[in-house]
Amino acid sequence: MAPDMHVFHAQPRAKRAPGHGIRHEGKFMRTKLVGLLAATLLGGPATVTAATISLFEAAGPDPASITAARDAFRAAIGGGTVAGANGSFGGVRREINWDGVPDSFADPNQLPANFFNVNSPRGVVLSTPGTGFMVSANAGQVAPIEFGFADQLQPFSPQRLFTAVNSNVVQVNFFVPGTETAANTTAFGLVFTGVDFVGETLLEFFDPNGDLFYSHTALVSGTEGLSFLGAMVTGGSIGFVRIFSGTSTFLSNGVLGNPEGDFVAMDDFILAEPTSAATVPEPGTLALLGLGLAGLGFVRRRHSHHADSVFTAFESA
Ligand SMILES: [Ca+2]
Ligand SMILES: [Ca+2]
Repeated sequence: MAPDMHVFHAQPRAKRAPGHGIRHEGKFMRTKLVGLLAATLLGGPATVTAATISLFEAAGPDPASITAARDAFRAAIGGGTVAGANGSFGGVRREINWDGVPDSFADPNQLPANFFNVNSPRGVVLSTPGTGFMVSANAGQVAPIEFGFADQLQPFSPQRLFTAVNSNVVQVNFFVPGTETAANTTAFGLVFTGVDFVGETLLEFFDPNGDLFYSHTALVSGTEGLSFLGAMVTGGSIGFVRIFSGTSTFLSNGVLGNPEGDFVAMDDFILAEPTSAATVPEPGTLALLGLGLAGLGFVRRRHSHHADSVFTAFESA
């Protein structure tokens, strides 16, 4: 990977939408270097490991606002544009758009945490400190579309969206698809909808040792808008990812746990094919990398730098 890593993100122009927070219109693109870091492995041979993080982001009022950033992220990972079985793109990339989830596992029913490693193997197992996960209903079902918040949310891929239940946090762990073999990935991104405020919706990337090494907040999309956020790591591995979606929580259709907060739901997940141990870095390498990122203005959240591999409140089934 060339050192001139590309960052695709919107140049938002804010305008006030009365009663609906800030609405942004996104235009592409700007390119800049996110990070080109070298870490020397202490206590071992004079090994120097360079790792880079490529960031892809965009936000705006409609799917077209983020399509170029999504496409650039897809192209950077590889795998083409034609989905095969189980959301596999050429064995290089996986995607989850939630749209094929059957009604029996969609609103008002919960989605099993391991649906996308068992029912439809894509190497993704979810956990949350909340009480579960839900995929929104299609039109014409008993449950309303978009969790009863069609005035706040919008699908990128129609019609289904995704949310945790009773929490704004989802952790994504990776497995060799269809197996119980833990795996790592090198890229993860997703679409948010309804990001109204700066700094509250974000992704945290942890290395295979459970150390946080990169975090980035989503661009504001405005009410009913769409925001894409994805990152690719070169020279390192992603052990798991934590998603923070706004500050409100979904309790049931039309009911929020924190109505004063920003309710944000999710759509398409995109990830590099999860693979087992081969890409695990030397111990300490990514921890040092994290320090380097802090020096570059990286903002660390208040929670622990070192995280358990899954949430215990709602572990994967
Ligand atoms: Ca969808
Ligand atoms: Ca919102």
